[in-house]
This record gives sequence, C-alpha cells and structure tokens, in this order.
Amino acid sequence: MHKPTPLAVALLLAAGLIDAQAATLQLNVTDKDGRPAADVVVLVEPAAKVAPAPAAAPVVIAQEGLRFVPFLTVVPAGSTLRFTNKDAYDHHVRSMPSGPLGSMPAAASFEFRLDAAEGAPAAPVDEYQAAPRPRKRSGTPQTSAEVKVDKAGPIGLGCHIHGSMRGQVYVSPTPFFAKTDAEGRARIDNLPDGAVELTLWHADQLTEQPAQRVQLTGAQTTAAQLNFVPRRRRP
Ligand SMILES: [Cu+2]
Repeated sequence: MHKPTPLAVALLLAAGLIDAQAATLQLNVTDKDGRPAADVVVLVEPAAKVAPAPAAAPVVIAQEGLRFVPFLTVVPAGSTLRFTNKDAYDHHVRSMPSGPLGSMPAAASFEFRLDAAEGAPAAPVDEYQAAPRPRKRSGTPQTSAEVKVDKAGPIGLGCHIHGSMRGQVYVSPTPFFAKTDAEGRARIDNLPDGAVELTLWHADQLTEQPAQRVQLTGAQTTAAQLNFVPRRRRP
C-alpha cells in the first residue's frame, strides 16, 4: 500500500472534522428545587474555543405593552440589537447592571429615547404609570434604535420612564448557546464531539453557576441544575 499524499491526509482530516461536528445536546434545566427553569442562558465551550459569528441580521427586541419582548435575548458577540417601540407612548431604553443586587455590570452601555409607534393601541390607564403623554414631534418618529454588542456578558435592560420595565440580554462568547423554554428545555445543534464545558446563567443569580463537563458523542440529553431558585416573573 502506498503512502497517502499530504493532500489525501488533509482531505481525510477534513472529512473527520465534518463527522465530528455532529453532536446535538438536549438539556433539561431545573432549579434547586427540581422544577423546570425557564429563561436560563446555556453556554457550551468546546476544549478548542471557537469565536462566534455575529447574527446575520439585527436581533429585534420589542417594547410592547410595557415589556421587553422577549424578556431574555441571547446573541453571539458582534451582533446588532434592534430596539423597536410598538407602544403608543415613548420609551427611554437604557442598559443596566444585571442580578438581583445589580452586581453584574452591563457588557455594553447605552440609552436612547424611542418615539411612540403611530397607530399603536393606547395603554390601559392603570398601566400607564404616570408616564408623560405622547408628545407631538416634528419630523419622522424615531421608533427604532440599533446597538452593536461586541463584549460578552450580561446586559440588563430598563426604561427611564417606566420603572417596572425589565429585560435581559446575554452576549455569548461562544457560537454554542441557547436559552431554556418554559419547560426548562434547550437544544444546541452542530456541536463538536468531545469534551465540552457547559455553563448556566440566570438573571437572578447571586453567584456564578459551576461549570459542568460533558463528553459529547452524537445526540444526547443532559440534565443541568441551577444552584438557587429564581423568583417568579410576572407572566
Ligand atoms: Cu418605557
């Protein structure tokens, strides 16, 4: 048998690498009491770290009904967030520290006022929270603003006008991330086979969640648990 050429070796390696990108991780995340934990950020780092590619298009976070929708947005580092006001009144979006004690500084700093969306339904009076009346402005209303987020980490979201408005962004340092649904489930595809480090993050956490090592081969399901019980969020 003749010795394979360097090109053949390279092709075999490439084929092997393609085969290795086959793992799928299904996660069931619970809180300390064993109940399904929603809105948990799941980050997976392979032994050989990979930088994420930014999202192909701006990731939209709506201001709607005095809420940030969705409450939690996870994006790869380098992505652009687009804040869009869908309410009939102004919002003044700002970045905030995260965590119950505000102990986690925001990975990006921004604030901007967004004009009321024309034609949006008016808010019920009891939800209006003494906000200023919508103002007549000259020119085109500015209902959207974009922010590029390069640094990995959490960014809390708030509104200068409406104190109860809270949202959360997490900028992922890895291309392998997800957030859990209402049943505490998350799924990450196209993972490399082999040892990976799995980390959880939740906006209510007071301390970091210990990283968990997982040996990936093909498709598998893993349980992960927060070391605390998050407070209930208003529905
Ligand atoms: Cu607001």
